[in-house]
Amino acid sequence: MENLKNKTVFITGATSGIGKSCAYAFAKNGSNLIISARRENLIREIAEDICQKYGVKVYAFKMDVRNKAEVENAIKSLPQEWKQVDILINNAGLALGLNKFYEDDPQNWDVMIDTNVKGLLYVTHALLPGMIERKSGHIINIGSIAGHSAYPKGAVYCATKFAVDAITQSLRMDTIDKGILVSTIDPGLVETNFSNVRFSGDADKAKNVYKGLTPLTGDDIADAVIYCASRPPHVNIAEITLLAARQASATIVYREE
Ligand code: NDP
Ligand code: 8X3
Repeated sequence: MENLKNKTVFITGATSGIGKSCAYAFAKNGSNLIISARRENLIREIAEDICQKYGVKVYAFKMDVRNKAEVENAIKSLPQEWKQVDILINNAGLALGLNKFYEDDPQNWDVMIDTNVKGLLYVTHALLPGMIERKSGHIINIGSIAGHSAYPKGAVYCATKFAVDAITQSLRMDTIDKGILVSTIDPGLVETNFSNVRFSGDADKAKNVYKGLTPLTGDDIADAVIYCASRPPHVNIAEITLLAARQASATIVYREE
């Protein structure tokens, strides 16, 4: 996409899955990248690989989106040439556990809310003033089908993704006169490291989530993100929902034996 060339794209959670796919997809389209995650070595390795493969500029650093001061400092101390962020992909996120509410561990709730909701707010709040000043910018949140309808044992993860949807809608209203676009990409079942994280590294449980169907991939989601980010200036994609072909809703999935 010609209009993504030389754009500066800021992606959170780019060490794995959807965020990593987005990093490669934007680089392939000639965008320069600011990428971050908690795993510092990995984010630097990915940055090096992208630079080598696509010849774009990549600025990589460690950032835990839950840490407000770390987020504010990291964004405040971006080198001058990286201060003008055109596109923000709020991707960092996770689910922890799949348990009935009354059997769940409240510590999981804190991590999910701090990452998926508060982290997204901190990063957006830190980058928005520059976008408002320049009267230009695009914020693309990675929501979920879990933000459209809740499912059993997912009270808090679903609540965080409902929150992402509400924040997306409200932010679009608040910035409508500022030249800023706000969008959400809401996937269904995507096979990434998501289920490994959700089930604390239990590979069999994670694999089982995608049993009997072909799930979406991180690259499928990156495709939608690229589409959303590359429309002509008079178009805003408010929301894209992507499901695996054999998935009808958050809870209805057809699995072949
Ligand atoms: P992955 O586990 O593969 O990737 C998650 C990414 O988020 C990693 O790069 C991880 O990096 C980063 N991350 C997690 N916590 C933090 C944190 N506190 N600070 C900074 N980065 C963090 O999962 P996905 O790619 O699937 O998930 C990406 C997004 O997509 C999430 O918001 C998820 O809710 C959403 N989503 C996923 C779906 C799926 O089925 N997979 C479907 C719908 C939405 P690191 O560990 O290095 O910090
Ligand atoms: C991830 C999709 O349905 O596994 O947001 O919660 S789901």
